[in-house]
Amino acid sequence: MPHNNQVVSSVNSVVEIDAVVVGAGFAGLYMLHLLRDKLKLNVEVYDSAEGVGGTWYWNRYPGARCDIPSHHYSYSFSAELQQEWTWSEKYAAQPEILSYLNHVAERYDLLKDIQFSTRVVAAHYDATQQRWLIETDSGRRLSAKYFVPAVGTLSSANIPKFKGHGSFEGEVYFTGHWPKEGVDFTGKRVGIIGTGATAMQAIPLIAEQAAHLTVFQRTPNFAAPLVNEPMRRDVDQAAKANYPELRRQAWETFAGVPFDRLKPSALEESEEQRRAHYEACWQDGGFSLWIGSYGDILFNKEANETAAEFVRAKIRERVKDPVIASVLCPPAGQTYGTKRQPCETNYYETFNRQNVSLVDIKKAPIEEITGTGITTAGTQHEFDAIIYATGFDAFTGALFKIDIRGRDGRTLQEYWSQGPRTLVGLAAHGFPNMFTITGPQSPSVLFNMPLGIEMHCEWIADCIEYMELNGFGSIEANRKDEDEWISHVKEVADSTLLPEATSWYSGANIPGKPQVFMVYLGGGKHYKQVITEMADKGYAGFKLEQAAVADSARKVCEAL
Ligand code: NA7
Repeated sequence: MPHNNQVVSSVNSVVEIDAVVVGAGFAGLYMLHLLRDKLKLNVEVYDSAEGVGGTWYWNRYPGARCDIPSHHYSYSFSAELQQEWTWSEKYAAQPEILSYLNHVAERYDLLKDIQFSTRVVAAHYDATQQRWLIETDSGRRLSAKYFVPAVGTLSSANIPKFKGHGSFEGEVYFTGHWPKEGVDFTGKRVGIIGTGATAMQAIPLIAEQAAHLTVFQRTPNFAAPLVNEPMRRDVDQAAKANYPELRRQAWETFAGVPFDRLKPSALEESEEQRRAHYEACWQDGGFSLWIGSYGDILFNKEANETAAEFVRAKIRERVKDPVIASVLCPPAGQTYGTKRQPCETNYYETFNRQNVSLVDIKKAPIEEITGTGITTAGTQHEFDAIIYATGFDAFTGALFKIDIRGRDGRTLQEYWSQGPRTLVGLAAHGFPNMFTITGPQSPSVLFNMPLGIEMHCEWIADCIEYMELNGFGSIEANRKDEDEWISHVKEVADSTLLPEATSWYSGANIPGKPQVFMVYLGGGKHYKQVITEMADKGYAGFKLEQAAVADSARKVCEAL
C-alpha cells in the first residue's frame, strides 16, 4: 500500500505508521475516515474478507437483514450521506446494507487504505517505544502507535464439534460464512442446526426451496414478527426532512431506536389492557414488543411472564399441529427477551408446511454427524446439505484470534481468562493505545450498532487528537478504574433478568467460556455521558504518559 509519508526501516522491514485498524465493517470504515481524513494520520486497515462490510460481508445467508429500521441502521455523521442514500425496505436486507457500505467506502475514498484478504495475526506492545508491533498473514510487519481492533462482536463463528465433525460428505454451510455466489437448495434434503435470530431469518426461505428441510432445535425461542415492507415514500421523505430529530430521538432511548408505545409497568394494567397493548406492539413489529412495550418486563419476572405468555399464545395460534407448537413454545420458566428477541417473517407458519420437520434435540440430542447426515437418539436423518446456524463466539472470539500481547508480553486471552476486563468497553489495563469498538462492557449489541460505533470511533479519534496535541506517548486504563467499571456493569446487569438466561450475552453458548454478562445495560445515552465526562476531565480513569520519542502523528495533528 503506497503511503507518501511511511517510513520503512531497511534493517528489519518494519513499516512505521500511526495507526492500524483491523476490520472494514461499519466500525473500521468510519475509524479510517476519522483518523485519516480528520486527523490526517497515516492509517492502514486490514480485513480478511475480499471486500468491505464486516459482518455484512460474511452473513449472506437467505433472509439476512437488519432488525432495526434502515433509517436508524445507518451512519449519522454526514447529512449529505443521509440525504443521498435511499433504502428500499423498512428493514434493509444484507445485499443492500453491503451496497451501502461499499458506497460509503467509495464516497470517502477509503478503499485505497484497506488491505483485503489479509489477516492481522499478531499485535505486541513495545512499552519502550510506546508502539504496537503488528504482523499480518502476508508477512507485513508494522509499527503503529495506535492499534484499533474493529473486529466486530459477532464475527467469530461458533462451530460445535459434534462427534463425527467433518465427516459429512454432502454440502456444508455456515450462515456466518455464506458462499458469495449463493446456494440453490432446489430439490435438496437440507438439515439446519440452530433456531436463533439467524436461523429464524433463513428457515422460511430455505423451506420454500428445499425438497425437505429438517430443523434441529435445542432451545425454543420467543420471536416476534419483523413486519417488513417496501420503503414507503412518505416515510423516507419524513426521515430525510427530519434526520437530526430522528437521531436525537434515537439517543433519548435505551437502545438507540425510538418506540412510541413504551409504558412503565405491565403489572399496573388489567389483563385486557395488557393484551391490547402487546397486540399493538406485535403489530408494530421488530423490537417493539421487546423494548418498546413495558419498562418492567426485563426486570420483573411476573411482568416478564405476561409477555412470555402472550408470545406463547401467538405461537400456538400460528402453528397448526399442537405437538409441533408445544416444541416451538419456550416452556414455563423460560423468560422472554432475556436472550435477544429474534424477529421473523413467516417463521412459525413454516412449520405448517409438509416439507418441514422439527427435531427437538434437547430431548433427542445430536449424537453424531455421519457421512450422510445427522444421528439423533438412534434416528438417522439423511441430507444433501447441512447448515450450521449455531451463532458466534461473541465479543471476545474475534479479538482472541489475534495474538494480542500488552505490557510485559501478557496476552489479552490471559488477562481476560475470567471474562473481559475493560474500562468502559474501550480499553484494557496493560494494553496501552489499544481501543476496542462496541466491545464487551459497552452498550454494544444492545444499542443501535451504527450509532454505537460512531460514538466509539469519535471518542477514540478525539482521544488520539488530545494525545497528539499534548505530546502523550501512551494512554492506558487504570486497573482501579477498570475494577470499578466491571463492578458497575455487573451491578446494572444484575438489576435485570438478563444474566439469568443461557445466552451469548454471557458466553453461555461456548463450552468452557467464562460466564460473565458482557453488555453494559445502563443505556446508550447514559453511557455516552459517562465516556464524554471522562474525556472532558482529561481522560479520567486513564494514565497518560509523555511521548518517549517525538513522532510524526503529533506533527500532523499540530499542523491542523
Ligand atoms: P444464536 O442466537 O447464538 O443462535 C444459535 C443457535 O444455534 C441457537 O439456537 C443455539 O441453541 C444453537 N446451537 C448452538 N450451539 C449448538 C450446539 N452445540 N448444538 C445444538 N444447537 C446449538 O446465534 P444467531 O446467529 O442466530 O444470532 C446471533 C446474533 O446475530 C443475533 O442475535 C443478531 O444480533 C445477529 P441454544 O439456544 O444455544 O440452545
